[in-house]
Amino acid sequence: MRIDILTLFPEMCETVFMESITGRAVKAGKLEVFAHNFRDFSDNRHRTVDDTPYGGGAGMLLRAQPIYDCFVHVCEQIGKRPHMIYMSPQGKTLTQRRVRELSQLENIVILCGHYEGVDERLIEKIVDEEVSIGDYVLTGGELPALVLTDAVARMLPGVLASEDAFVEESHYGGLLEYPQYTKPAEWMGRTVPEVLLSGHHANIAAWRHKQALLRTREKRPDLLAKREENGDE
Ligand code: 4GN
Repeated sequence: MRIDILTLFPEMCETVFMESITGRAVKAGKLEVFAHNFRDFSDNRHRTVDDTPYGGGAGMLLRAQPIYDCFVHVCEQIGKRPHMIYMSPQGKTLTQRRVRELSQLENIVILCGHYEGVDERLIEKIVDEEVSIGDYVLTGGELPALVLTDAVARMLPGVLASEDAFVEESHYGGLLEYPQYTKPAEWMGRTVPEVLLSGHHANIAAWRHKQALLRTREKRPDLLAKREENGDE
């Protein structure tokens, strides 16, 4: 999969993906991430990307032209019109289900806004989908774009160890993860639940499923309600 990020801060995006698991996915050729500075596409001498809003009001808006020309450049590079996402507090809140769907696409382009936002006509012309990572406002769309890219990257085949991918199934089945423990078996007077030391795989699986249910009821009862709506087991 290839992800292109349109941003005023390309270095911020590129360095993040050279690290950690996403970096591994890039090195393994499972993921390509390119960050493009749309300032490079500004049609004026001073390379400006923003201007004042018609009708007045505080702040500046991103002009349509540099972003559109940058988008066309990316389309030409990849030889088609890719799915275009604008990170925005006005978007639909990102879910694991949507992440999984997006991970099936061959290409995604993500636009990161700044200031008071973007000229509405640009959104009408090239944005397919507005996505929000939650109901709060940040100074720019870069962090949300990085969140989306990371979430999509870990769903790509072979990016996670297969064991992790299996654990993931239980999460996007709509339950929270069961509690986990590692060595030592006793720490500060606290022991590990007996069943986990038993080596009895069926009992362990049953215990974990029950813990996942209990924990979801305790911490996120809203998820249980949604699971019933979806007809999950
Ligand atoms: C997205 C963008 C939050 C989100 C953003 C989010 C940049 N903040 N919840 N900030 O996913 C107005 C125009 C704010 C750009 C935008």
